[in-house]
Amino acid sequence: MPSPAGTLITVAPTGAELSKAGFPQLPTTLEELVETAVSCEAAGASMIHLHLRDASHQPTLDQGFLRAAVQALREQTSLVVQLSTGGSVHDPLEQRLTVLDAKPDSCSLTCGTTNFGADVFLNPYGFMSDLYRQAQEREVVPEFELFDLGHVASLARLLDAHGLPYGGKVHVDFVTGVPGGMPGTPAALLAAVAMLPTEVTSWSATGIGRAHLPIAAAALASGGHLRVGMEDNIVFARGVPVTHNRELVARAAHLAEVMQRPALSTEEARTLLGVKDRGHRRS
Ligand code: KMH
Ligand code: ZN
Repeated sequence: MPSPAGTLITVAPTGAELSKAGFPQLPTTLEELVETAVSCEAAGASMIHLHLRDASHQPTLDQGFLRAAVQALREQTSLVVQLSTGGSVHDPLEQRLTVLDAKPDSCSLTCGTTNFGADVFLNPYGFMSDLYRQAQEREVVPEFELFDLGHVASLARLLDAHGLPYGGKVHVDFVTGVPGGMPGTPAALLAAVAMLPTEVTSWSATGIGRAHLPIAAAALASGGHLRVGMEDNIVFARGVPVTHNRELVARAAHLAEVMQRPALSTEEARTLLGVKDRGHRRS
């Protein structure tokens, strides 16, 4: 895979694990999500990975919340809108499939079950397969989330069985440093990159918690793209909490600039990922 000239920066602003009460700066309302998205786009993000929260700030896969967020972000940003199909560890598989009904540009698709702290993040092969085929039919581009080396092998199995995604591009994101998944070390990341099937056209990486910066640096140095955001990391520097997702995006964009791989525009990101044009704000 040739080293890319620019860097796709994905912001994952919320996730399903942190509580609003414990971390009030977490964007959970639609208004906060839109403000975050606009601000992160200006700072260099070109894709947003979204988990929705309900009126009580609890994780939800309710179609009303999903559709409202997709529509608002399309109207007010030109970001590629990716909905999480991982949800929270408590969401049933059947309901996770319904995320596609909200017609996002992209959806996450985790390539295997993983221990997730004290919980289990369930992704049996049959579920992966159903989600993948439904994403193909609905012309939604999956981002394959790889938490472990075994997930790379399962991705290869999926591609062998069902062919390429809508758009013909294969983008993966390594989620490293989850307690139960691959460690958030450059050595583990590069071992996984070396195993990627040849169909993969781009990859990004994120490190949970203190793995955040080493993984970002290793990814940039190795031809990878970046995912940052409060879903993955709430500490900006030792003793300094993240107060807004824009801080993480701006630092990632600065690192990418220094590495001579500046942040991609949203149009460049759309081309990289092969997403369908569903109408979005033109910047
Ligand atoms: N919240 C995790 C259980 C995804 O978005 O697809 C799953 C997750 C992955 O965050
Ligand atoms: Zn997620």
